[in-house]
Amino acid sequence: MNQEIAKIFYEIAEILEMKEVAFKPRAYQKAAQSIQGLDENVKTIFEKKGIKGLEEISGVGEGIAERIVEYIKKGKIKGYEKLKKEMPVNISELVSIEGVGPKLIKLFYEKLKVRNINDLEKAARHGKISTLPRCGKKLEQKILQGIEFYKKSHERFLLGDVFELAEKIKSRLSELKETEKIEAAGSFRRKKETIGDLDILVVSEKPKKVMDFFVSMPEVRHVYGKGLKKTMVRLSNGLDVDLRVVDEKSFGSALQYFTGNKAHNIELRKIALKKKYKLNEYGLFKVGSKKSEVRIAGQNEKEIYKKLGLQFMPPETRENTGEIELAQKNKLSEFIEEKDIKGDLHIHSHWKVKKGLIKERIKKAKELGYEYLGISDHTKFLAIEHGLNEQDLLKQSKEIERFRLHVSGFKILHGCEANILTDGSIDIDDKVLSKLDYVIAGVHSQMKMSKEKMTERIITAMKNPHVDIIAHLTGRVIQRREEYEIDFDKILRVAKETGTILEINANPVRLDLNDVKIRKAKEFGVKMIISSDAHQNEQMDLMKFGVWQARRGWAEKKDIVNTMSFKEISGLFKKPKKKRF
Ligand code: DGT
Ligand code: CA
Ligand code: CA
Repeated sequence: MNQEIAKIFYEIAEILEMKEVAFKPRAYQKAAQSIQGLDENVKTIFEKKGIKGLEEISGVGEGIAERIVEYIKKGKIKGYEKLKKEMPVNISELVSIEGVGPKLIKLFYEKLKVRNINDLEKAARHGKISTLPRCGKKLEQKILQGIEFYKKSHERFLLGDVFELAEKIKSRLSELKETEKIEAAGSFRRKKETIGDLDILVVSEKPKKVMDFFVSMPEVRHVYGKGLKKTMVRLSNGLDVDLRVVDEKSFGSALQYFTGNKAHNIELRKIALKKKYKLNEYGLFKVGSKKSEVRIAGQNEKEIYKKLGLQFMPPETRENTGEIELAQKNKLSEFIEEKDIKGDLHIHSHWKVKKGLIKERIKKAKELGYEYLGISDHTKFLAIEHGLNEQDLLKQSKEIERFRLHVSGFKILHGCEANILTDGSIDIDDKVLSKLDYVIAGVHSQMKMSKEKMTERIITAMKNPHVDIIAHLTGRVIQRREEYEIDFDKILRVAKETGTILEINANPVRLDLNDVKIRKAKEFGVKMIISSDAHQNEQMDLMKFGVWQARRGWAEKKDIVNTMSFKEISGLFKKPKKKRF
């Protein structure tokens, strides 16, 4: 509920800003920010402490608290609905075009009736934008470029953005008594970082019931086509979903086929042909003389790989990038699994502004079955994140020491996520760094640097004997910020030499390192760590996205240091960096 309310408040702020209302936009924005960052659901707060509890949230005054209560009780906010009527434009969509802000949106709506990106594109293409006051040809061009970029990056969905929805749809369908088997295939099953569309397979004797239910789901906005074997819909968030009902005896082969990817399938079919078999979505068949066909596999996916003389390949690896050759030679390793993860070392507790969160993080870590947790708040250079300075870190160490006395059967490490400054130095004194259990360092500023300079900057940080881990190496934010250019080979060599660990940031908007880089790091013998980088408790659940990415990069348990026991990993950090691996 917090995210929904935050989104509405952000939008109210933007509409009010368009209307040039004073002060209020900022108030809504601030409230949205703190609600977004809350660990507890506002509904729970309200149930426990009433409206007074809501007013305790930073940036939430009486008026805004009332709006929240309204939303909790009625699922909508009247004032917001009214604002939307006056200004019926898709603001959150329009503001994501670079160069377009609330004032321009208002102008475009009033003068050109622009309500969404499509309208805006038309207006710009017809040269209407440049006829408006203070809007030249330059702006018009910039807007067209912005739209181009927006479209390119919005054709696909982040796995992290659709994961829960997909699971929800799957579980609803699987609860139908008419559904015998269900599985999601395609890029979703391969755990690709972005998903073009979702492909679901079902086995059922009563396909009509399943399809009727499917198109009646509340999220379905448009039905492209509905049949007994295949139905295609678009959901209200824009995601397309294909649902196929297949025969029980073909379920394994359909799953194999629709999992893909296409190149992997083509290779597999070639192998089948060599063996005088035929492979398609209905099964694996032996082709006899006179073209007679005998099914030799189909119900079970594993059986298909086996009959083709191949080791089973996890869906994450099926990209035809060498996995088939290795499987033929029986040389495919076992890849890391979620259950191998024993702890998370990149965890923020916002200690400077809120003291109680370490305890909550520990509780959550225990729920996740971890053996240890590392607290690693931002450091002083990052003022917007309330970074800790040297003194704060030392004080925090003492507090963590106290926690250790009170928490049994669980280990806590104390680190920080320090900043790599432009010259490669770290924003915290070496003396203090040496007192921490471990140090993560990352680039958080000045990202526009030449490839050489950025590489040097990171290498200098890796050579610091106190820096154990480099966070989110390339700085990318998927579909929003390109990675900065670095000489990755050079960085890998230095990481290996210095014993520096590279992070696989599990946040689905980052997934940094990506799959290709993970595979290369492994080839170089560089060790990695998978981290949630959680700023809220619920983000600690993101670890799985990092594990999947690691599997896509063929990482094994031994490549990832947070599969180690507490004893091993704390022992590791105590050794000088160069002697670790
Ligand atoms: P996406 O949706 O763009 O993220 O990627 P996929 O891999 O889910 O692709 P999609 O939805 O077009 O098709 C699902 C799977 O079906 C794909 O991974 C492999 C299989 N497939 C689709 N078209 C063909 C084809 O023409 N030949 C073969 N062999 N397989 C295909
Ligand atoms: Ca797909
Ligand atoms: Ca598809």
